[in-house]
Amino acid sequence: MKNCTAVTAEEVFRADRRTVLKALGLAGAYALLPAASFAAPPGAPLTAEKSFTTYNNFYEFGFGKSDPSRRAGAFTGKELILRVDGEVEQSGEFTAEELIRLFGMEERVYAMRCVEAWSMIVPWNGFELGKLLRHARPRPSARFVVFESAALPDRMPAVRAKSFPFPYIEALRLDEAMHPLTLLATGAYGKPLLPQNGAPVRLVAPWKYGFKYAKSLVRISLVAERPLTTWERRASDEYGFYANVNPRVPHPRWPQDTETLFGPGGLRDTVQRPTLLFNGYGEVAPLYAGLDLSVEY
Ligand SMILES: Nc1nc2c(c(=O)[nH]1)N[C@H]1C(S)=C(S)[C@@H](COP(=O)(O)O)O[C@H]1N2
Ligand SMILES: [Mo]
Repeated sequence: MKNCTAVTAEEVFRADRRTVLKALGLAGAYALLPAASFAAPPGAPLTAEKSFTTYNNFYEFGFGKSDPSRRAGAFTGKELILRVDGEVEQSGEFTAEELIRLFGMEERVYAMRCVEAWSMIVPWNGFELGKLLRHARPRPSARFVVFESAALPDRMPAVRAKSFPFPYIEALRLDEAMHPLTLLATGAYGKPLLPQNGAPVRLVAPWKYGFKYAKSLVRISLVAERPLTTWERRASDEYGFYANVNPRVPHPRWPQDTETLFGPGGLRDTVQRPTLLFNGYGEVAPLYAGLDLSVEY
């Protein structure tokens, strides 16, 4: 959990922020990440970058794993602006570049567990979501954070075909969103996110199933009431609001006690391993004290 660009961000704050970062640019910010700085969590090497960028779930581009990388073509994500609003004192609109300028960029190597029982070890680049939320200053009425993905009919074939209830909506409780593990990712493997991985900015909450990690965000809204998320609406018996990784809560279509981990050698290089409660991030357990995790799944 090394903060690769903290120094840079601070220097930039101290200098004339505008001029320096204009010169630096987004590519510059990534160039400043030290090479080969990715420390894998114990016992698991990083998943091949190629697997991460070609085996995807991004239903806006189709339901097949290769649809997002094959069909993202006209969508770069660069055009998107993230709006932060709702129960906050200071709403705002940000490009990815502005977010990095304001909140810095660090690298976090996290395990990502999809509810379909596969997993990857990914070196994310981004910043703690809490930094952005504190900047927006939540009102006392704010209890949940809603994440809305882009839904662009002219760029996203499945949005055009209305084959799923878009826009894709996800949400966290405010305290989950403020947890230091929760990131807004702007990159991975030391590069800006590719369209198929949710450019320019996506959510990452490593103790939850991957479907919570809403991609290509256009809006983060703080609200008082728990919203109905896309997957709950679709099949609430299969996908709960919390979606905490839990080997003891079975899913009707996939075993949740083990998973197929994609290794460094490509999609055929896999190992089976046991799935851990909270995907191994046990430090989040206090967030759920008093909740029956088999009911609130
Ligand atoms: N907007 C949007 N976000 C999404 C999805 C999606 O279909 N649309 N799929 C989710 C699922 S099920 C998973 S497992 C992860 C996959 O992220 P990756 O393709 O970058 O590995 O993205 C999540 N975020
Ligand atoms: Mo998933």
